[in-house]
Amino acid sequence: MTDTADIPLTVALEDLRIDGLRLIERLENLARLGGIDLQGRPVPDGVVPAGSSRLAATQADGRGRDLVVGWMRDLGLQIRIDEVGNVTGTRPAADGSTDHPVMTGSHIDTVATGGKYDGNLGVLSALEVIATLDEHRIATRRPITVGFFTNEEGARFQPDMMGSLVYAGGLPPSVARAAKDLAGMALGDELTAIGYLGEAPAPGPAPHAFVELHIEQGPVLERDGAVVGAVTGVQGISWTEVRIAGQGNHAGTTPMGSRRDAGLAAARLAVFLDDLARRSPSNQVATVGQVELFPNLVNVIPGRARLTVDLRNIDNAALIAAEQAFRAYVEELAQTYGLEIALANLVRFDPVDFDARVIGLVERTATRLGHPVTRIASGAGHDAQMLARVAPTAMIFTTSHGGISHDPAEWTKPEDLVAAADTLLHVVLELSEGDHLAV
Ligand code: HGY
Ligand code: MN
Ligand code: MN
Repeated sequence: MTDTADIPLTVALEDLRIDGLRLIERLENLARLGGIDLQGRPVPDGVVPAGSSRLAATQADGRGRDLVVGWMRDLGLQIRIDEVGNVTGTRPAADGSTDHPVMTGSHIDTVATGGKYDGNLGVLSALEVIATLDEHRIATRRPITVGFFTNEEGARFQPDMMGSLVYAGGLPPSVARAAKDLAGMALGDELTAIGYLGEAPAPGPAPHAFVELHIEQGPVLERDGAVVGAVTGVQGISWTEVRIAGQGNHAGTTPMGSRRDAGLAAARLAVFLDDLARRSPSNQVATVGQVELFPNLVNVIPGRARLTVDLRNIDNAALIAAEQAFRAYVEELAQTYGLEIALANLVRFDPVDFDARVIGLVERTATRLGHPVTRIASGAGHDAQMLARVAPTAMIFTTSHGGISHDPAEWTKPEDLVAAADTLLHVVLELSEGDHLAV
């Protein structure tokens, strides 16, 4: 009696679809690792989380990695772990070759208040592509590699998109491994502690093409009634750490005119940057995400302050102008309040344009599958912006309800998750079989 599992499910290629229930079930299973509630607090085992906290190279990240690598092994993929912990799994081509694969993937590390879909959707949808091809016994002309990159978020170690930047040859692996978090822990040691300091060399093998599926993390697709976004590129990113030194003093006895208040300067800088972005004629955004005051006590004028500045713009000249205005105002604050202010650049990436041929393929594929699609530039940084340095690259977006992300309230309609994963399946298939990138 032939086991039904041995009978390939035969459907016409254009009717291939991923297993949506399995995708959503796996997203939920992964979310449980480092699971948090809507307030960002850890949830006990067995309680369905709202989101996840799996900061790069923490134990929770390690558990997430173990789960996904297990799924890769179940698919028989050839696993490769490199010297900064990037993990890829390759499905050989029909002729057994594994060179110049079509590559797809994203990240599974999260910010401390992460949602279920940021990064995870792209990685688990990539696994769905492989599983669907296997179930239908479809061999492809080109190999297919799926993977996840280390420390995409940059919330614990900077820069963000660190693993993919190393993979693409933009940062020496040794520099990445030496990056320290605020507690002085080095990435390399932390990867060793979770068993993911691999031996495969970086930079990694350049793929034939790279496509990343990701939630938009903004309000545009939902507002415009689109299900899929054909992503045209990524805006420029500038992160700076600001350390302000003044004079701690008594809150009651120190006259206002003789204060060197580091906390006041931090607050004025945050207001200045918000005004700068709102006044800008371009789509400038500015965020002060971290503020630490010392000694942070009710009756002590802060003698020291540490804050971070995140400036982004799709227009590099406008981003440079914003950075110059930011630095000029820091000088003014130092003079006005008699402060020492030190700036340290954490991240600076120029805007990136994706490959027109791949963007067009995403757009045509979504349309062919019947999903409303629109072209969109990415406000968030992504691993794809690094892979674009070494291969024709684009991204597929799907909706973020209310535009919420980097928060446990992040949510996407299940039907949109599945529609986007189906789009990824067919884009990868087309790239694996066709000559879309023939010049
Ligand atoms: O900061 C970003 O845009 C990305 O989430 N790392
Ligand atoms: Mn992401
Ligand atoms: Mn993110």
